[in-house]
Formats: sequence, C-alpha cells, structure tokens
Amino acid sequence: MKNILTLIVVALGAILPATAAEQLPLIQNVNAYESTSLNGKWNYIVDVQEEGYYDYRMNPTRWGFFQNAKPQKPEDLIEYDFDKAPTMQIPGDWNTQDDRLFFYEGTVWFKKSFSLPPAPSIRGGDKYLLYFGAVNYDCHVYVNTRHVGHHIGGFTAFNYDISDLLKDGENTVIVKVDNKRHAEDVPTQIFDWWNYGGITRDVKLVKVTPVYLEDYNLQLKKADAKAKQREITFSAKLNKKEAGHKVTVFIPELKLEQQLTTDAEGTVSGTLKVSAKKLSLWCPQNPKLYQVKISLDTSVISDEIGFRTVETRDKQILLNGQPIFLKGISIHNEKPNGGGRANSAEDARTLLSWAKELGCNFVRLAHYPHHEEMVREAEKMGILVWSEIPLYWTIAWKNPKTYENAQNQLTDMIARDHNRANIIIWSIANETPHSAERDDFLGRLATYARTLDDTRLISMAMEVTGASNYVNRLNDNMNKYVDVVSFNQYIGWYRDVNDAPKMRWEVPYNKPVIVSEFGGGAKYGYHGEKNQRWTEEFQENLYRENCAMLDKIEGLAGTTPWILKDFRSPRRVLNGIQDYYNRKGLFSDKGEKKKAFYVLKEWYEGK
Ligand code: GCB
Repeated sequence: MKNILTLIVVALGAILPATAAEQLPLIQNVNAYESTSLNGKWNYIVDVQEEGYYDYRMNPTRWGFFQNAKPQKPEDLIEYDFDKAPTMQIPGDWNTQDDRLFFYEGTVWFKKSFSLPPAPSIRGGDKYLLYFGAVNYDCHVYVNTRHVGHHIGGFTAFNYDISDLLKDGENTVIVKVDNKRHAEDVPTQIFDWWNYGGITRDVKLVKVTPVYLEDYNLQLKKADAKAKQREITFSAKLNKKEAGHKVTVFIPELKLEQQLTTDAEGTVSGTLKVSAKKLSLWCPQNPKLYQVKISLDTSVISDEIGFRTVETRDKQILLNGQPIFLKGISIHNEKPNGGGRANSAEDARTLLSWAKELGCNFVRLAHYPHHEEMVREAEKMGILVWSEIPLYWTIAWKNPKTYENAQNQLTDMIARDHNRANIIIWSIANETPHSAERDDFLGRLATYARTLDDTRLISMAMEVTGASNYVNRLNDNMNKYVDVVSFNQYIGWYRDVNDAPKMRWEVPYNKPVIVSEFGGGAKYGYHGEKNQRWTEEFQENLYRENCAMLDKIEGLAGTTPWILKDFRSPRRVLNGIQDYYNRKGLFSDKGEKKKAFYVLKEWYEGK
C-alpha cells in the first residue's frame, strides 16, 4: 500500500509543480527593512492560450515556462526563451507599455534574474521574503523553477518566505499573471475601470531575522475631552509562536518607552500613558506623525505614526472628539497624466495636491486598495482616507469561494494600513443589488472587519432604490452593520438636473451620512449651453445644483464626488468624447481643470 501511495505521489509530483514555499501573513511596514528592489526591466511573454502552463490536454505541464529552459543540445526543442523576449518596466501595467496589449486580458509571464549581495548571508540564518505590492489579478510565483505560491486579488500586497530556494549567484523569479475576468471573482465580470494587468506595484526581496515582527499595532484610545492623560495601546506579534523574546516600543519625542516579553503565542500587548497636553493629535490641520521605534531582541525598526480618534455621535463624525465635515473627492489609482496604473509617491503627491487645491480634507480611494504611497502621502498632507475593497456591483453572493476571496482582500487591506492615522473608514462594498444572500454576505464581512479593527468606522456605498417621485428614502438592511451610511446618487446625469431642487433625501437612520458619489461627464475644452451634455458648462451646472441639493440633507457629514480625474474605462466608448475614458473627472486625463472644479472648491470653502 505504502509503495502504491509513494508511486502516486511521485507521479503527481511529475505533473504538478509542488509548492516549495509558504505564503506568510503580510509583514507590517515592509519599508522598514533592508531589501533589494526587484523593480526594473522584466522580460515578458504573452501567452494567450496558456501554453506555458497547460499541456495540450489542459493538464498543468511540468515543462511550463517557469522552467526557464534553455536548449542543452543543438537538437533540443524549446519553444520559448525569456532572454530573447522583450522587457517592460515593473512596477507597471502591460496595457500602457505595449500597444498590442491595450485591451488584452489574459496571461502574461514575467521573468527577472538577480544576484543576492552578498550570497553567503543566505547561509547566515537570515530569512528572505519575496514581497509584491500588488499583481492584477491571479498569479503564480516561481523561484528558481520551484512553485512558491498562488495569489488572487489585484490590489493587495503579499509575501513568501523563499529563503530555502535561494542560491549563490544568479536567481530567477518567474510570475504568471492572468487578469481574465470571471463572474465569481472580486471584482466580478463588469466594472467601470480599466482592468490593468501585470505586476503593478513594487517587488522586493526583504531581509528579516529568523524571528521577526510580523505585525504591530498602535492606536490612541478614545477618551473624555477633559481627560488629563491619554493612552496608546500597543500590541505586536512575531512570525513564530515563541515566548521570551524582548519587544520594546519607544516614542523618543514623547519620551515613552515600554519593554515587554512575548508570551507562548509570540505576542505582546501594553499601554503607553502620556499626558494629554504633551500629545499633539493628528488631524488635517496638524498632520503630526511621531517616530516610533520598535525593537525585537537586538534588531530595531522604525515607523511614523499619528495619533487620533474617530467615532460617531448620532449623525456626526467626530475626529478627536470634534465634529468634522468631510470635504472629499473620489480618486482612482491612475496616473495623473493619461491612463495607466499609478505606482509611485510622485504620482500620489500630484493627485493629492489636486485634491488639496480643491479644498479637500478627505479622499475616497476608489474602488480597491490603492498603492501604499497614496495612503502614506495623504497622511503626511493631512488628508483623511476612505479605503475600500473591490466588492462592486453584482457579486456571486452564494459562492463560498467568493466570500473567502472578499474576506482575504479585506484582511490584507487592513493588515497593510491599520497603523495609518488618516484612514478613518473601511468600506466593504459599492452599489450592490439588494437580496437576502447579499445581506448575509455583507453582514458577515462587516462583522469580520470589526474583529480585525474596532477603532475605525465601517461603511459601504449604498444606493437609493425605488425613489417615488421626488422623495428618495434610503432603505438598506445593511444600515445596522455600518457606522456611516453612504450612498451614491447621480441627479443631473442619470436623471434630469432640473429635478435637483425638488428632491428630498431621507435617511431614516441615526447615523452620519456621506454622499459617496455624485457627478457627471464633461470633455475638457468642450463648451456650450448648460443643457448641452458633455460640455464643461453642463457639468458646472450639475455641480451647482447638486451642492445646493446636498446642503438640505439632514446629517450630511461629508461628500466624495465622482471623480478627481478622467479615468480609463472600457465601458466608455463614445468616439470623440469618451474614447475609453470616463469623463466625470474635475480634471481631464491630462490634468487640466474643468469649470466644475471651481464650483466644488467654492462650496468646500464655505464648509
Ligand atoms: C457609479 C460607480 C462608479 C462609476 C460611476 C459612473 O455609481 O460606483 O464606479 O464609475 O457610477 O461614472 O457611472
């Protein structure tokens, strides 16, 4: 019997590439570690029929492209060669780097070779994590021909321990990336943004000690306005369940320090007490970040962390105990000039400086987690953030795998950013059609989100369905799960703008309200009467009417109009006007301001 089993295992092993490494929970604050960047030119092979993965009977082939094979003898037949393949810049989407791939949705293989400096340290006991900021959508990762892991989800970071696969001299990473859309995926088959494929965020090899800080969390506890003393909770978790490691948290500027020792779970938790007078709270007018040093045994990492509280009171959102109106704008993670995935701090600074110019203190990073730099730069600039997962429109509510996928993406979004003071809202969905299955799915997700983070607010972009005449009454069973009731509305675009003054909005829940979208399209430089669709004047008038209408909503705590900049969408096909851009931006795709920009700016100045 044992022999038969062994035979089966060996036979399977010959067909399927065995996974040789482990996907680990995401390391907190990856930038704090010594690392080798694997950004730059990667060779790529477009593989329309997945020839490099399946054999001609559609079974995974052991001779796949991950073998990076080379002919050994003159007669050898190998029908691919990464070293002769073209290169593209990583991070980067493939759609804007190769004209042939503009509309392409399918599989592309990528290859990068690197040497480790200095190779002997591999044997010195350090661990090496292969980290990807994001790969859209489904990828298989191979190191030196061995399968390292399979990751699903286009906007979240992940890392593998590849220490045992590295060798002296040249090492090779090969990634099979597939961005085909499927009904059971998150997002699903249709969505109003470009399905940019590829390795769209940074790739690096991160050096860590065998036992390292997998996660840590610092949060300011809510307190009474008159409290003389404030408390910062601190917790941390090692990658190993080992007791007896020394963890110290130190905030030099506040002269706060606490030494802790890990328990059998490899975790620590403590509380730092600081006088309220000494602590400068993070807020848009004062985006104060403190240097925080965390040491584990003999190694130290550092982070910049802000302290603030966020909560709701009836229909108000309170930041540091004070009501705040969220003057926001929605943003896609696209380059400021033209299309293409944004993937640098510079892109982030440009987009966010436009939001600042508009008078914003808040941005909705739609419709998926953005590049980490977007959040970090916003935090430095004093801009609050709504962060969301791509649970958009008609999700396969009954499919357990879809739920698992959504939950994983939510976990990874929160794992990366839970120490960012500027993130105040986790959003779990956008414009989802009502049904019992949807309520069950989203209810579970919201409850789960709270178990991961009970310090922030939970919301989702709802819709007002079944408006009768001019009365729009929000009716969504998800109201009990969210802290903030948000909804999208398009009076003036999908409904007559002249209805705006007559509209009444009723939100029958004692919770703050955010209008998470409103807007309409205009082509920059196209002028006409205010009733002429696609003109800047049409959009300008639409904004005027909407701002006046929104002022009448009871409990309005903020807005994030749709959208900062024109963005690529395959659904927007009108020649001469849209040309595959959704034109609802206040800035054109080239960064030119449309007239409506000034209407919103003026409205925000009065708030
Ligand atoms: C919406 C969606 C957003 C679209 C927008 C539009 O409601 O949430 O993703 O791009 O409408 O332009 O229609």
